[in-house]
Amino acid sequence: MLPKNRAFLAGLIAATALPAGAVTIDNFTEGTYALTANSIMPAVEAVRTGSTSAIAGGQRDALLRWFSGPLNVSAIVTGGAAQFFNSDSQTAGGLVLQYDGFDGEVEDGVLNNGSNLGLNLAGDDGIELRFRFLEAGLAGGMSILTTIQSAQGTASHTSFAANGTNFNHFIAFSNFAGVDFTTVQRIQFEFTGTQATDFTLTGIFTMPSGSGGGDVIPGPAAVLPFAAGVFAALRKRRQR
Ligand SMILES: [Ca+2]
Ligand SMILES: [Ca+2]
Repeated sequence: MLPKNRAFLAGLIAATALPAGAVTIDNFTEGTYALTANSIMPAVEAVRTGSTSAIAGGQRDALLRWFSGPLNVSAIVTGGAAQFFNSDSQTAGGLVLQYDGFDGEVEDGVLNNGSNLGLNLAGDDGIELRFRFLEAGLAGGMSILTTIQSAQGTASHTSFAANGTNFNHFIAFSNFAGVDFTTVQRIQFEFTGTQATDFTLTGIFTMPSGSGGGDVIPGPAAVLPFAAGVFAALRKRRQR
């Protein structure tokens, strides 16, 4: 594929619209931060506020942890993206993004589990994490531990995201037995990779029931027919 076409495809995917009724958990347009953790300061927090249309519950509690290695692990939120990267091929760390509303969280290096998210997600099938890219170091995959707390029950589920560019990672609510999705109090994601893991997320959204969440995985197989259709439409228009 020509580089120009590849860039065009990437643009197409990035511009994929949200289905009607999708709830924004975080679009990373607000609450910017730049965090660095290392052997001297192995746990760093950023508690940031924003409008509830950009950050569910109005507050994002982020915890960056350094696990091992000679250099830094970093996390940045800026310009509609959340980045995570290890500064060298031997360093490993992890990032937790927590959405539990205004819970008195302070930046002391320890996350507190609040219960003030206040979302009713009964009409949704799950959550989609939109990755611009994932380069999961030596393992070729990264684990994502998702925890959902409700007034009636709490459950966690671990999924694995493989290396890729411009893909959506879907986490189905059917994995969270016992959770009352009408009273969601806290949602959090714990990203853990091996050494040299880097990723960029462009958004976290719920997928309304019947919107095709989980089916729309713009890997090469799904994207190419779509792109072929767009190219054909463009060609047709030009011929008129
Ligand atoms: Ca909070
Ligand atoms: Ca918290």
